[in-house]
Amino acid sequence: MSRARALELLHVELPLVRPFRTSFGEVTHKRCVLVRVETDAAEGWGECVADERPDFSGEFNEGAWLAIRDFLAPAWFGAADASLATAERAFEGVRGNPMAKAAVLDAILDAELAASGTSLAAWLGADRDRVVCGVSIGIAPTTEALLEQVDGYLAAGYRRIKLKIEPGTDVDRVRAVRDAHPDILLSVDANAAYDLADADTFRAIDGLGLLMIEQPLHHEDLVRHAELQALLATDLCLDESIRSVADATAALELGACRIVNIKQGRVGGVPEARRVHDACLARGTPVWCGGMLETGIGRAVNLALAAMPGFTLPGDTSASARYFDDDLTEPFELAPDGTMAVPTEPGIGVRPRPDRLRACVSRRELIRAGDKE
Ligand code: SMG
Ligand code: MG
Repeated sequence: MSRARALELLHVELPLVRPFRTSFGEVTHKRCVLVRVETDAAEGWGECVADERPDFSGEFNEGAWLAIRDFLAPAWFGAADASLATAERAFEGVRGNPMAKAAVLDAILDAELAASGTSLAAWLGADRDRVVCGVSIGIAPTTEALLEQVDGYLAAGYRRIKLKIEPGTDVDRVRAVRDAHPDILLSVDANAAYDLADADTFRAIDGLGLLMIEQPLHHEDLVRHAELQALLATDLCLDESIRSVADATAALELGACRIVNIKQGRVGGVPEARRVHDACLARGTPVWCGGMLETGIGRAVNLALAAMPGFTLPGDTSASARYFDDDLTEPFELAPDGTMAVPTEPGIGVRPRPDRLRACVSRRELIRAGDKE
């Protein structure tokens, strides 16, 4: 059993190729926390999917930094060994903070798998070496601009288009895209911007042959989601509402959705994501891999997850070029058939490029075992 030696926090910033607007705001840069762990056997990397502001979830970069520095790192250093299983148990003493936990657990898992020469995809029981990719399109300034973006992404090969919507920028936009592309896999994501009084909006969208409607209502409101699902033929999918396998089970038992978006960061890391996957697969519920505009570090994890047997729908696993001119890692590229290769090297299979780290890191803090116990 290996021992924990050090954990390093790095804050990185990369400009996005185009601003990304959702119902809760616009981002122009990817700013996130990376975690690098060292054991006496190997090094591992994890990416925290929190953003600058607590809008998608209650977590945010500065909070995640402190949660990791002051609680998770000491818990890991104080545990009997450096393993993933031991760390997961040690982190049970810290309530909430799933994105912070995920970053550390994923880095620990990467180190563990790197030491044993196993790829993350193999460890997860992935059954394919390429995954079918979709793209999530932010709220565009105009319908024309949206249609142009859709055309561009379809020409690049993306096999499912997801449109961000918000009240007032919804039915007409979705109908325009559907009219232009009658046969594509098309979905919408409201990021919890509506309430049940908006049911007519969803009834209007219901006839457009969507693959799903993602997170229409408040993130804590499973009961209202179940009421809305009962009114619609289109499947609802939950994202923000699902923070654990317990949430996923509750949502499915209540009929609050028929599809689950799995984001490993939102549920506290790869091990819990696997449990959500397994629970959904056992019930025959389709899942797909969500995205949080990750750099190549988080993207590698998403691709491995998306290659598991229950991930039957194209996810928000897009190519590096959809986000960045120059990713932190070697770029992930979309093949013309709309698929991307799953990393095969040990662990997550990628590392940040040293030159890109030098250019993108704005702050770092190294904590050694023994510093804080
Ligand atoms: O990674 O391509 C991506 C973004 C996918 O739409 C996406 N993510 O609610 O699913 C979602 C959003 C959350 C991120 S908004 C900053
Ligand atoms: Mg979403």
